[in-house]
Amino acid sequence: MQPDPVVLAHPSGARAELHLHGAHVTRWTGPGGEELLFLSERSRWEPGVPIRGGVPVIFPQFAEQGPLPKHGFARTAQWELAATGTVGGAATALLRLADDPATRELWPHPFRAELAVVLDEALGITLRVANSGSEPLSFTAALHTYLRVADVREVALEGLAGVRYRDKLQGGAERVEEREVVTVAGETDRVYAGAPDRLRVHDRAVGRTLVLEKDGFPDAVVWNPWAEGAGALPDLGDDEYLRMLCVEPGAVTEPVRLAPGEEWSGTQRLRGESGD
Ligand code: TA6
Repeated sequence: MQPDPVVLAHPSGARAELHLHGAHVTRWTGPGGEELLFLSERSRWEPGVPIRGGVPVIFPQFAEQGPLPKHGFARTAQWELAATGTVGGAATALLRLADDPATRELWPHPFRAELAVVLDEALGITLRVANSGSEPLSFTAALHTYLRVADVREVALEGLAGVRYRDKLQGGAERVEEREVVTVAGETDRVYAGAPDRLRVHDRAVGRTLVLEKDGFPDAVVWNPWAEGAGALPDLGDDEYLRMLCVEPGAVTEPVRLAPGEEWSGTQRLRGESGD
């Protein structure tokens, strides 16, 4: 059963829900009540299993890029709620995770991680990682954001023209994005290296545009499993792939390296574009 979430509410009417399981933002509704994140009806809500949808926190390993469980352990770990409050009119929550015997067994590094969620008219999420040990460490990370769309076949993603990407469906072949407007008409799994810090997702079926801004995350991953891939995922309904598009700010092509005592942070900010 779905446990009670931490709820953030902003006077504009915007709301967000998050779970300590994975420091996972599962819902974000705009001032008009519109659902802006996809959350699968078949998500499993079980300990040790990632939530399907929302914003999974990927750390310290992106995908299968190393020996850890896919996408690392942060998305299935129980984070601690350090604070909730109001800062400059925004509703905020701060979650923390640190190494423990279970994480050290998988990944032998002392660390402190924080996820800060800031809700005003926009949704801001910052992941901070500090090396609290005495040896260097390196990791990859992402905010695996599932945007809710009315029909993924009608979505126009802008801002990636000219960016080099690795196509995971072509064995990791390197290509350059030639399209000014990226559309999705089949299974898609691409890592755009050094993507611009501002992308636009235009959901043409409902005439809504989201602006995605990132800072500290050099890359952007674009993923949709399409019908066949969805069929292979027990926690995704057969047609649900039509209502989602993952656009994920990440530090995935080059690991982040932290000397002892050093800290890194990456932020994403999602907001509706006014005028739509
Ligand atoms: O970020 C894209 C990706 O790595 C895809 O390859 C796909 O597997 C997706 O993440 C979802 O992974 P998950 O383990 O949540 O099913």
